[in-house]
Amino acid sequence: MPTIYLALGSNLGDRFANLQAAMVALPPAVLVLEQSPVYETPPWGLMDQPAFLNMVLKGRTQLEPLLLLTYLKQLETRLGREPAARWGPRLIDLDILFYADLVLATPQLTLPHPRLSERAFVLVPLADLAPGLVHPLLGLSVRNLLASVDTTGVKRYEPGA
Ligand code: A4P
Ligand code: MG
Repeated sequence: MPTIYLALGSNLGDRFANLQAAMVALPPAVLVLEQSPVYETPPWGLMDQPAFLNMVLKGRTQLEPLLLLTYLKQLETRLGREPAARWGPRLIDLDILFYADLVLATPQLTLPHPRLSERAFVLVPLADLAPGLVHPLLGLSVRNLLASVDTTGVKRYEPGA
């Protein structure tokens, strides 16, 4: 079964509970092998919105890439996400970072995720799980990609702390 990496994000409602609910709802379609710590991260893209909680999961799936995307979009809706502005606030966002070492560019799905190399909120938790993973298009490891982004304001989040 192909190995996948998913990015989870939430900046509305009970952010930690939203991440937990997504993780619990992923199996059996997606088997979760490892989870990163949760980080609180400053908003990227659209600045005037609440801080996010972000994390990354390593998993396996039998679903083909487009079916996995459909599954994740349905799960977002089931967890209460409503259509909203691009990059704006959301209860839950589930993005596919890597699907094995597949490179894909279709209108619905781009793999690896097109903006992952610019985003500390993805690279910090991803580096906890897979620092040596090499980006199939850029030829750089996650560790190297992380070294060139600004990680200011990204901090470990402990629920209830
Ligand atoms: N799509 C294409 N490739 C992929 C992929 N690899 N994984 C398409 C998932 N989706 C992919 O996504 C829009 C469309 O992208 C999907 O329907 C799918 O066909 P969406 O989740 O519906 O909308 P969106 O999330 O608003 O747009 P987008 O461009 O995915 O936004 P991002 O990149 O997810 O950014 N700041 C912090 N700190 N933490 C965050 O988590 N998230 C965003 C959203 C902005 N700022 C943030 C965070
Ligand atoms: Mg998204």
